[in-house]
Amino acid sequence: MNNIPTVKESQTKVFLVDIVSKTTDKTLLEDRMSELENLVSTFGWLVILKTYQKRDNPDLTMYIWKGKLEEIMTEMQACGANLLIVGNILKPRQIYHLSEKFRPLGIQVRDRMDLILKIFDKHAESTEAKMQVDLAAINHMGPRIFGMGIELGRQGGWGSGAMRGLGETNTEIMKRHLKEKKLKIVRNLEEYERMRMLHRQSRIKKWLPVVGIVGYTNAGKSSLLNALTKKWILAENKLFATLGTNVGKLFLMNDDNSGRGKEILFSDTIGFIRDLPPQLIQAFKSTLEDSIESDVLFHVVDASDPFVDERINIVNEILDSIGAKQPRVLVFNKLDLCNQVILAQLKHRYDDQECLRISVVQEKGLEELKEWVRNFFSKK
Ligand SMILES: Nc1nc2c(ncn2[C@@H]2O[C@H](COP(=O)(O)OP(=O)(O)OP(=O)(O)O)[C@@H](O)[C@H]2O)c(=O)[nH]1
Ligand SMILES: [Mg+2]
Repeated sequence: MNNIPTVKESQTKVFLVDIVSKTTDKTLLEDRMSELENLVSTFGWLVILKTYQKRDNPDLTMYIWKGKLEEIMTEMQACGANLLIVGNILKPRQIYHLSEKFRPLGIQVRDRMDLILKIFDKHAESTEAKMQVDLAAINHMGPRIFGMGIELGRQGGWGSGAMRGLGETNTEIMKRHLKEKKLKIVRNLEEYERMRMLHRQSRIKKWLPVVGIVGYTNAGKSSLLNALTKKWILAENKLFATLGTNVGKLFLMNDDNSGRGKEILFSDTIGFIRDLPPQLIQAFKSTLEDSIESDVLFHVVDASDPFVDERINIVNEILDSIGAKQPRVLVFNKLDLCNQVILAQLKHRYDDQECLRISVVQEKGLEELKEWVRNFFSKK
C-alpha cells in the first residue's frame, strides 16, 4: 500500500485499479499505472490509493474478482476515497453492477473510457471537437442507458456535454432524445468533413506539400509545430492538450536560394495513447484524416521515455488501423533529457528506419529537419 497523500475534504479522492494479464511484467505494470495517474491528474483529481489484479479473464459481472473487490471496498472506506476508476474498458453491465455495489458507500465507479472522455470534454475547444466528444460519449453511454435502464439523473453530471441536462428518468424518452441528438451531430460532423475534404482538394490542386505530425500524447507534437511555424498552439505537460487539427505554414527557400522557394504545411493533431477507445478513434476520424492524408508523416517520439519502443508500436498500430499509408519518419524529440547511453541505444535499435533527432526546447536539430523536408519535397 502507498503512503496516502493529504487531501482537502472537498477533493475527489480516487482509488485506481488496473486489471492486467498474468504475464504483465512489473515495469509495464508500473508504466500503465503511472499513465493512469497522469490521466487522473490531467483532469485535476488526486489518486490516493492504487492497486492491480493479475487475472487473464476479468469477472463477467463485476470485472474485478470478488476477493480484490472486498479489499478495495474496505480500503476506500477506511481512507474516505469517493471515486473508483478502473483502468480498463468495461462492458455496460459490468460498470452497472460495480456502480450498484459501491453506491451504498457513496462511491462512484468509472472506467478508462469515462476518464478519457472527461479529459477530452474538458480540452475540446472547437465546435467540431466538442461534437466529436459528444458523439463518442453518446456511443459509449448509450448501451449503458439502453441496456440497463440506468437513470441518467443518477450519473450526477458525469459525462460530456451531450449527456448533461438530461434529468429524465424515462429510458424511452432518453433513448429517443439521444438518437435524435446523435443524428444531428453526425449530420453536422459530415458537413465539417465535407469542408475538410474541399480544403484538402484545394491544397492538392495548389500542390501544397503537407507534413502530418503524429505521435503519442505529450511527445511534443504541438511544440514542434510551434517551433517550425510560429503558430503558438497550446503545448503543455498534459495528456491530450491538443484535440483538433492545427495547421501551420513553413516557408523554405530553395537550396541555392534560387526561385520562389516552397511553402510547406504542417498539420498537428490529437495524440495517441495505449488502449485508445475505438469510439474515440471513430469520432475523431475526420480530424485524423487531415494528418494521415499528408505526403509524409512525422512520428514524434519522446526519446527520454523509458517505454519508447512500446509507444512507437502503439502509434504505428493506430496509424495502420486508420489506414495511413504514406512514408513515416521517426522524429526523436526531447534529446535534451537523454544521456549518451539512451541516444546510442536508440540509434542502434532504429538504425534501419528513417530517423531525425531534435530537441524543440533547445532548438536543436530543427535546421536538419527542415533540410530533410526540403530534400523530400524536391524529389517529388
Ligand atoms: N525537455 C523537453 N520538453 C519538451 C520538448 N518538446 C516539448 N516538450 C514539453 O513536452 C510537453 C508536451 O508538449 P506538447 O507539444 O504539448 O506535446 P503534444 O505531443 O502536442 O501533446 P498532446 O497534444 O497532449 O498530445 C510540454 O510540457 C512541452 O514543453 C523538448 O524538446 N524537451
Ligand atoms: Mg498537442
